[in-house]
Amino acid sequence: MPSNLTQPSFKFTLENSPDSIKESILNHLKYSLARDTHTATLHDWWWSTCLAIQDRVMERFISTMGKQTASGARRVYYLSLEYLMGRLIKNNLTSLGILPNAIEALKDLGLNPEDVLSEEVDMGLGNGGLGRLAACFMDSLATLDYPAVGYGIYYEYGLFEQQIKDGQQHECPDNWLKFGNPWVITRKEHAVTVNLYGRAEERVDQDGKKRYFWVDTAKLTGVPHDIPIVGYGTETVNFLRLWESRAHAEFDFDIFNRGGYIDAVQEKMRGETVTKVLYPNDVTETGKELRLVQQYFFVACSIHDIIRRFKKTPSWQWKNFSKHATLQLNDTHPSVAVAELMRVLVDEESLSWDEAWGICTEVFNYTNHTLLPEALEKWPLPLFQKVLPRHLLIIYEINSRFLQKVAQKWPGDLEKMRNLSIIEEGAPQYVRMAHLAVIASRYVNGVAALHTDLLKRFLFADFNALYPKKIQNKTNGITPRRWLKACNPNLSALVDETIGPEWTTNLDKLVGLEKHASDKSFQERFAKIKRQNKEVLSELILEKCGVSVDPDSLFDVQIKRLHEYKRQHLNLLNIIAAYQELLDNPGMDIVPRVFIFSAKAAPGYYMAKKIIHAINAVGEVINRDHRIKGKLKVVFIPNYSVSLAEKIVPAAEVSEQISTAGKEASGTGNMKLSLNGALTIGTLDGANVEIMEAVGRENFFLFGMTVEEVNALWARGYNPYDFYNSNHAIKRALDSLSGGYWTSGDYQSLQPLANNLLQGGDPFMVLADFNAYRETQRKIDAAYRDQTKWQKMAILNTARMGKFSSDRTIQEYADDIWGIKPLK
Ligand code: 26W
Repeated sequence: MPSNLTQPSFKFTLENSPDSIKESILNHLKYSLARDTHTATLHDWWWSTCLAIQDRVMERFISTMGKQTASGARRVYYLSLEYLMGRLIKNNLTSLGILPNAIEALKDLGLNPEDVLSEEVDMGLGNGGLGRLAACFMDSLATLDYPAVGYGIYYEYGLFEQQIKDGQQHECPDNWLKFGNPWVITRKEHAVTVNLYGRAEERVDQDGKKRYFWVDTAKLTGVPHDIPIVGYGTETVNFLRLWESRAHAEFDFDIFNRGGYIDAVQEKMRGETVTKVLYPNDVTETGKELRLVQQYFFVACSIHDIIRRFKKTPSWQWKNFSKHATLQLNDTHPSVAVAELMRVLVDEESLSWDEAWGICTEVFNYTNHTLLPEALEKWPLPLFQKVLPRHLLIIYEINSRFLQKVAQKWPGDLEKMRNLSIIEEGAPQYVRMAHLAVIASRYVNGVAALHTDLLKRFLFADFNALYPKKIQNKTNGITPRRWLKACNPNLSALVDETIGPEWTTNLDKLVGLEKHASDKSFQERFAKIKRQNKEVLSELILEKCGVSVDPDSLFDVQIKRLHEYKRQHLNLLNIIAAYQELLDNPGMDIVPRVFIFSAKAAPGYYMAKKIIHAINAVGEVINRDHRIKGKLKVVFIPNYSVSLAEKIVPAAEVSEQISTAGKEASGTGNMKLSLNGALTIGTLDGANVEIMEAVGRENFFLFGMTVEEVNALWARGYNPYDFYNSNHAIKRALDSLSGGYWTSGDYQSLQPLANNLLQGGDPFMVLADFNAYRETQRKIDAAYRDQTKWQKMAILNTARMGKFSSDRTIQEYADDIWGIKPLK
């Protein structure tokens, strides 16, 4: 745990008083932006403020790098294709411990601090859970003083901007770098040349040894951009190194001289397209060539960079490489790194295969984030052959040596060989990246206890039998700096006042709130803060959705990517049933409720987009139906993002975590919402299981089938019509969807959703869990009426979320997988 929990002690030159921050801002406005205070725009003030903060960050960054290099300590290298960072300005001010001073400085300059802080565009270089987890992990690694580097891609365009027109999602490019980025340090001097395509040539070298040469390749240049990661309450500043692709030759004059001007320019442009845009799919892999090129590009740059740094260490020797570095594969997306390190060690460094493999199996570790078959990456062999011919040969070699081990354990069992092989037979054959990652990694981990158990029993059952100690659990976590301290300052202040500030870096301390859970005045203050946050969100909803909501009603929130397994459509069916019931008895006394949705669908995901359309269409009708006197409101807030989540989470009272059991690996939104005093309605899925364990069954609204019950029903043969025909509420709700009720008679548009739940087989068993869900929603209605009880439950949720800090998660990775120590 970081040494000083109060104000970090700095022996840096730059002062942090409001006046010195003010002075820094004014200096940058003048000398960095050539602006005077009269003509300066809000963007100019924001940029100058960022530069003033960056000055203070750089001092620590330099000292941290000095310390880490001098210590020769092992570093963890986190390889991820996604980092969903959000905005950095408030986070950096909070972690430097100078937010109050900076706010005072901005006020002194006659500015509204909130406006300056929200001038920053989100760094949206990720799709959802996996990308945000990487961001939370980077914050905890720095705060816990662990030497770490996050490697990734510097996409020019992040996750698309979502616009809702006529209730439907439209995607717009996220040109986040349009005005540049004040936080980035470009390190041209560390640019890397990357090879692609070409062919692998076998030759026998002078001492008769068979060697491979990768020839006739296309070349790209990788330019690194560094983003500082500021630790909280400590002096450590680690960094993200994100690679951008450039054409290798500025301008291929040969082509030009041959009069191929356009070709020359096209060649240049081709180079730049590789890191142009983030793939917006967060579950279904596309198998697109550019995606594989992106994966190999950043992996090749990162492996080169790691080895360059290693070779700078005094008297370096390959056998000590694993003492210098440990690599974490954030899902299979960077797993080609295994073949790349083997290629470099064998082809370029002339190590023997066994030496090289020995190193690989010491340094690699792999985290699996999903069980969904469609999300498991497998590359058609011809495509892999085309893009990475040498790596394919290496994978063949890895596979044949591995299958020998399989044959030893299960002699003559071809089925086992077929199941475990990296190469999936068939036409075409496929390269199964998860198999490569498991075989090469020292440790494999799932992201929640239930998920890891399912990995061991199903997806990787044979691997688990072969390597009984390899698969372990690391339940996800979230950083309390962004997800409580910064996004809910009023609640943080109340907690500081009640139990002291230590919780910010030691979240288990929150348990100290338990004894205040039934205290009337504490309850009132806790509830008042939630009410204030609901008012702020109500204004945002009016501005973004044009819907006025009553902050006195119950705020029920489902915020995450749109996916059928997350069952936003189960939430919607219940809303329709509640509305239809209300129409039957307008006088019915229900707790007024606002159902808040926010979610992006992968552009090519038809059913997900249908669900978005349905939510908006239903909301449209319900929100203007005066017969129900505003008792129900449905809002879909467009363009879900990290910074939008920071506004919704503090205002939430009910957290919807309703995925089909066995489908959500962990979830992390569930942790953020509970930490901020929302009560969860959820299934026994992912980390919900551990959240319920922590907060207590009595403080959690559990419903629905368990994994076993889901599998049993599936095995018995699940027929959604059984539920449709036996449950009037379901029938009526579904018929309204297929009958055009919500779309002024055009029954075409939402019928596909109804069909999906009936003749489509309802793959995520929405109808099977509907009744239990409906009944549990009634329990929530009843519970909310007793605010003394509700506030107690809410306070106990906050108090018992200590386990779900990403500091705890990272500590476990460091102790059980990486074997790294904090560099105090
Ligand atoms: C190949 C396309 C693709 C892209 C991203 C497939 C799969 C992914 C990610 C693994 C999806 C993802 O974000 N998974 C989420 O990871 C979170 C962090 O561990 C978990 O909390 C969520 O349960 C899981 O859905």
